[in-house]
Amino acid sequence: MELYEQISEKLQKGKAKDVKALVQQAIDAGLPAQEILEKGLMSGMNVIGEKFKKNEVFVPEVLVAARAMNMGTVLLKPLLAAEGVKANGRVCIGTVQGDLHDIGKNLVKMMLEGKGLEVIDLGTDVSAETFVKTAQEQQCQIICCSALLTTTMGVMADVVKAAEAAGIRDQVKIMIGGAPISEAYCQQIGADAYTPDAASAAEVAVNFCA
Ligand code: B1M
Repeated sequence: MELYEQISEKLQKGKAKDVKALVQQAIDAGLPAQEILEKGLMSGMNVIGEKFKKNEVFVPEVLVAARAMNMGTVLLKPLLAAEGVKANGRVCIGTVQGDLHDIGKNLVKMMLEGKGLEVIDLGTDVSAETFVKTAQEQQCQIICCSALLTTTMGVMADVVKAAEAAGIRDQVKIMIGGAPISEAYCQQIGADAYTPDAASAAEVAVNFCA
């Protein structure tokens, strides 16, 4: 089996140590870091994303695959920087103020990274002002907000308003998601996209950044 295919397969199985060893093998063989990332790691993560969408794999499998991906990207990061490879886009993500649920948000983050986007993780309990300030200062193309509580989802509307007030609404896309969120809510508050799961969120984000 070709080396890239092996990396992809091991990543899908969450075999972090094997992924690390194979990525090192690819580096030692002189293969370009960007190719190792795209044809090995990202291709494996795409398969996991598709399976997750179809309920063929579940949260634990995604988490171990993401851990394996991280083991590989750690080795590639300095080489990518040296090769002058830029991320496909920059995104900030967080769970909204008052809300401490972060499992879904972390899955979205992993899928975004799996698509080659640079992700600034603001963690949980993030205020509308922090989302907007970060997007301004770090020049993010997208603000990603996650909420799991009906009592906190209103903060997403505040993010839209804060982006308008800061004069950056036309420069930044606002994506929202989480169990109580819906397409209707997205339209109601004037956000740019609602997606029901992490894999779809990553697909939409890539299109926004293209
Ligand atoms: Co909480 N909790 N919880 N909880 N908790 C829920 C959400 C709840 C539905 C349980 C229930 O009552 N049945 C309920 C909310 C009710 C409501 O608002 N209508 C609830 C409550 C009430 C609470 C507390 C208030 C309980 C209390 O203290 N009285 C409290 C609140 C604390 C706070 O946040 N301030 C609380 C606390 C907790 C724990 C700390 C114990 C723990 C969180 C641990 C953690 O996240 N580190 C917890 C958990 C685990 C849950 C449940 C059981 C599971 C949530 C989860 O992680 N799901 C949940 C019940 C349930 O959902 N069955 C519940 C898995 C995760 C992968 O799904 O986050 O939906 P999810 O992400 C999905 C999609 O929504 C989407 O992608 C993911 C899948 O691909 N997605 C996005 C998410 N963000 C996205 C962003 C996007 C796009 C897609 O674009 C940007």
